[in-house]
Amino acid sequence: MILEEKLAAQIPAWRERVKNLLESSESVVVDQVTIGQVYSGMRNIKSLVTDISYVDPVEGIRLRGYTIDETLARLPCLPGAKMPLVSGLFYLLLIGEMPTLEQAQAVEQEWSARYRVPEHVFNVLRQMPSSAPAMTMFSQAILAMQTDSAFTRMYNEVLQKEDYWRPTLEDSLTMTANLPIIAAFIYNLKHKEGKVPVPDKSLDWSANFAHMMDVHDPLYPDLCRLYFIIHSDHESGNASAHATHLIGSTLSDVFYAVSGGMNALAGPLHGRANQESLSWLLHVYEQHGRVPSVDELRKFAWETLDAGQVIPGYGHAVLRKTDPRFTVQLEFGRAYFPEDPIFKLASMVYDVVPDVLREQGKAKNPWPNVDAISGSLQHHFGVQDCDAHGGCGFYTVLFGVSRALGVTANAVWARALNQPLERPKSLTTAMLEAAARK
Ligand code: HAX
Repeated sequence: MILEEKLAAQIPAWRERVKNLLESSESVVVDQVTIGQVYSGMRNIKSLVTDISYVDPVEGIRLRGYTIDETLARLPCLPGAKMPLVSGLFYLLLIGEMPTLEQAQAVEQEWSARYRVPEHVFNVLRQMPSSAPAMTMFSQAILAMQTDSAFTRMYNEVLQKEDYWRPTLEDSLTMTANLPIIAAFIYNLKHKEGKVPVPDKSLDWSANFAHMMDVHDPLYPDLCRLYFIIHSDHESGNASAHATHLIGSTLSDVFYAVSGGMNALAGPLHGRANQESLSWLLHVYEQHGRVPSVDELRKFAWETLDAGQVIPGYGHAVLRKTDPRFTVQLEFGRAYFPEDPIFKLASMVYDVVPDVLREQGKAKNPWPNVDAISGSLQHHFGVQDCDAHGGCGFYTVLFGVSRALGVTANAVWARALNQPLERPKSLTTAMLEAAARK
């Protein structure tokens, strides 16, 4: 298998590199922790390591050293496609090199050879109440797939520590191959007759998802490629990545770990912001029966803040500028459907909300993040987020399909480098008060 061979070729050198660093510099200080940081969600404490991506507060994410624009420009594309293959992105995240088209297609084949969701996973989803949030179903389905984990099976037999990464890679490929099928099935249960989607192996992973969603607009596979690439990884400290890593550090397999990570992604301050963002846009649109004027939009934004709510899709714990993942989506909408009213509204919000947030003076970052606009693009293609029970959270499932690529790539490397059980230390308030008096 191409990924296993490439990883096997580079893992020994990485192990040596980390060993040398630890031997020569184990006690070098990289950061100091203040009482403020202890009480503010460990914000910005440098205590994790990944070589897969890095978020610069101003520039945004770099995936294996490439900015979002560079990633999209350099990953291989199928002839005639506007956006690159997601398999190429997975190769880049795992291997650290820009793949050729042939290499990306080899990953596509690894995926399509693994298209098989066990029947009990569909049954688990069928048994859930129709009001179940889509993310509850998604996390549940990933957990139900755990029964097939190669890592846990091999660990129970006999597995050397130096080989932990191999079945982790196998599980990661099995999982990521099948997540589009699971996502499309959840959508069918929520919005259609609940049929089991039938993958088409002649299509790439993203176009196959578009096919299983029954969206026939020829542009939708390209939006899927864009969406699944840009949501994949955002270094290790974000809640879904960190939760996945924490769970995986106990030697739980990636099904346990990613299912847990998805529960973190489901929160309104994280991945659910894309659903909330679209609801916010639809709310303002419906209130006015049209795209509102700038003044009307500003008033609506203030009403949200005055009600003690956040404006979804704006602000970030690390970023201090417009998220480049927002910008590429804005460019996509401007290029292909600038007149779509909800997309137009999402772009107008970009002109209005940063000033409102600055005027309010609370948010450290008044600029949009990835979630401010992604829903308006899905909405254009008729992909819904709501069901009879209200917001069902399907857009966050789409985020989850993509985020699984980043967190599983990290999980393979965490096993390869034998990253240990994660166990930070807690203090009592009295201890911090004593530290403050010193
Ligand atoms: N609207 C209103 N108030 C906001 C705000 C927003 N969009 N963003 C931040 N603030 C407020 C915070 O609630 C906080 O208020 P309090 O002091 O009353 O608690 C204050 O500004 C300072 O917050 P911050 O330091 O700027 O931001 P944090 O690092 O604490 O939080 C968040 C970052 C992303 C959670 C925050 O900006 C937010 O809630 N944004 C809206 C939800 C959202 O878009 N989430 C998705 C983020 C990207 C992501 O993970 N996607 O999955």
